[in-house]
Amino acid sequence: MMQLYDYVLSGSCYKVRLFLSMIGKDFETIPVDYYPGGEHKTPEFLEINPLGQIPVLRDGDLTLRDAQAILVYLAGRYDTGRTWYPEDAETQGQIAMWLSFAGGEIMNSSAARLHDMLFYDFDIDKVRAAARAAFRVLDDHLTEREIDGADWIVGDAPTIADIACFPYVALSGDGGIPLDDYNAIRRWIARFKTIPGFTIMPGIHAN
Ligand SMILES: N[C@@H](CCC(=O)N[C@@H](CS)C(=O)NCC(=O)O)C(=O)O
Repeated sequence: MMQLYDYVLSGSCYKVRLFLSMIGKDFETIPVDYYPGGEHKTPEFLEINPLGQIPVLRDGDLTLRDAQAILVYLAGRYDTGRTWYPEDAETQGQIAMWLSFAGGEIMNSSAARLHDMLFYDFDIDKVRAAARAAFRVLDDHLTEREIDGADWIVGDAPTIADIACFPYVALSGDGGIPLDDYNAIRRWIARFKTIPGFTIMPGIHAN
């Protein structure tokens, strides 16, 4: 069975848990003692991912790191309806753009959370400002989508772009970044929670 190297408080691991739940795919978790154990930096774990990061997925002979890469693989391999990662090049390009945003700019919200929850030594003002700038970009995009009658980041149905962006936007309160100024984001979060298979994690409630 597929195995996910996982930490329950990790929003990046949650991206994978969420998607597997939404596509109804069974998996095993291999808990990684991220905090306080720092297991992701041990020589044993660095053999699995030399970057010393979670999540990592194992599926048969395949080992994949990076939540966004894992979502692309899972959607391509297991979403028989091809709605989560449609096959046309234009849609795939748009999804890749937002996957990169999820693994890049939005991760400033993760940094703020690591600072506030796990005492990481980040410049909190800087990472919060960068997260807010990213949220403004997403909120403006979602507002434009709503004006066009669309509910999701790309296309007419939820895609892996929504999955990848959701966790660290929805968890932003943990890093001291309220979402009051982002009306379209708050509406998108509410819609996201209605997707069949939606699961929670600490800090993210069902409604
Ligand atoms: N690019 C990776 C980054 C994942 C990531 O930052 N994971 C955190 C836990 S949520 C981690 O392992 N951090 C340890 C480190 O970066 O040294 C992804 O998007 O999956």
